[in-house]
Amino acid sequence: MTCPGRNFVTLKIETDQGVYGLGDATLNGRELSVVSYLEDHVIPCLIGRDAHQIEDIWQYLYRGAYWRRGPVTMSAIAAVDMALWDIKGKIAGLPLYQLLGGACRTGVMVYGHANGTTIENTVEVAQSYQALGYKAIRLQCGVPGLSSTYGVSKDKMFYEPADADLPTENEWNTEAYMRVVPKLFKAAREALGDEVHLLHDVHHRLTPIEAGRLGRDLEPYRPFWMEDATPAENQESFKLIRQHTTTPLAVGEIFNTLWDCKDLISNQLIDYIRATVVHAGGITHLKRIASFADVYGVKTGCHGATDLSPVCMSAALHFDVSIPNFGIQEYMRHTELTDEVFPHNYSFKAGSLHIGEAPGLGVDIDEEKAAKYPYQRAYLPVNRLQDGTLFNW
Ligand code: EZ4
Ligand code: CO
Repeated sequence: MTCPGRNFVTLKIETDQGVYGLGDATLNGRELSVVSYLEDHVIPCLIGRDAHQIEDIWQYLYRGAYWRRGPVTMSAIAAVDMALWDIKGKIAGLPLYQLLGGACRTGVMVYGHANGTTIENTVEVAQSYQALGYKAIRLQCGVPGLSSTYGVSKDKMFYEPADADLPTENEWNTEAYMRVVPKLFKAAREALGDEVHLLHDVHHRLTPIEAGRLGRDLEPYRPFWMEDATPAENQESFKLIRQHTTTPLAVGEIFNTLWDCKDLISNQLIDYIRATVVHAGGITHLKRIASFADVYGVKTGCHGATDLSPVCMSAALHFDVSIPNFGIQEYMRHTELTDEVFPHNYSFKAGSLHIGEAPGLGVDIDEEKAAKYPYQRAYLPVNRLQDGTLFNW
C-alpha cells in the first residue's frame, strides 16, 4: 500500500532466480480488501509455482477459489497476472506487447479530461488540451443549481473523486443535467472544430429512455461516445437506448469479467467496452474479452482514471497496441509524486501514448519512496436526489 497523493495497491512477485514483476491491485475505496485477499488467500498458493504458467495460474485462482468473479477477487487475480507477464517479458528480454503478438499501430490514441464549473471554462480547458496535442477530449461541466457534479473538480488538470475520509455527499437533478450537456457540446463543437473527438461520461445517472433522449440531443455534435449511460447490471436495458440514438455507447469500467458484457457485446448493444486490466482479471482475461468483442465489431476503450496506477497504465498500453480492435485509451495524468514512486517508460506525444521498448511492463516501484506515504482512507462520494433519495454516483 502506498499513498503518494492517492492510494495504490501494488503486488510484487519475485522468482527464485531474482526476477520480479509488478501488478496493480488498486480498487478505489476498497483497497485493503484486495490486500487481504492477496495476503491471506492468494500469495500462499503462489509460493513454489512456475511463474511461466500464466494461464494455468489464472485458472487456478479463478476456478480454484470456487467463489468466482467480483471486483476484489478479479483485481487480485489481475495483479498476479500482470506481474507474471512482467516477469515473462523480462526473462524474454522483450517488451510485453511483443509477447502479445507485436504492435498493430504506431501509438495509442488517448483522451484527456476537460472539466469546468461552467460551459465556458470547460471549453477553455478543452482548448488547452487541444493545444497540448490531444485528439480526443472528454467534456464534463457543472450543472446549474447543483453544488457539485461528477467529473468537476477545483484543479483543471487533476480530477480525484476519492476525496474524503468518509464519503462526500453529492446532489443530483436529471432534468437540469439533461439541459446543460447538449449546450456544452454545441459550444465545444463551435470552439474546437470538427476534427477533435468529444466524449462524455454520464456516470450511470440516466434511465435507458433518458439516455436515448440525451444521445439523440447530442447527435448533431457527433460525440465519439456516451459512457455509462445507465447502470448495466441488466444488460438488456441497453436495447432501449439503442432504439433511440446513433450516438456510440461505451460501458464497462466497473465490469470484472466477460460475463458482465457478454450480452451487451453479442447483441451489439455497445460500441466500446471499457473493461480494464486491473479490474477485469488482468491481461489474460482482458484479451479474451477483446477477442470476443472483435467478433461483433466492438472496440476497446479501457478505463484509465488516476486510481489505475502507472503499473496498470503500462499493462493497458501493451495490450492496446497489440490488439486489432483497439478504440481509444482513457488517460488522466498522475501527479508528479505518483510518477516518482512509479517510474515508467511510457510517454505522451501528439495525442498518443507510446509504451517504449523496456522489457516486461516497463514500470517500476521505488519502494523507499513508496514507504514514505502510508495508506490514507479515502472514499468515493455518494450521490442523492434533491429530496434525499440515494442515487447512483
Ligand atoms: O469514477 O475511476 O471514466 N472515468 C471514471 C472515473 C471513475 C473512477 C472510480 O474509481 O468514471 O472517474
Ligand atoms: Co467513467
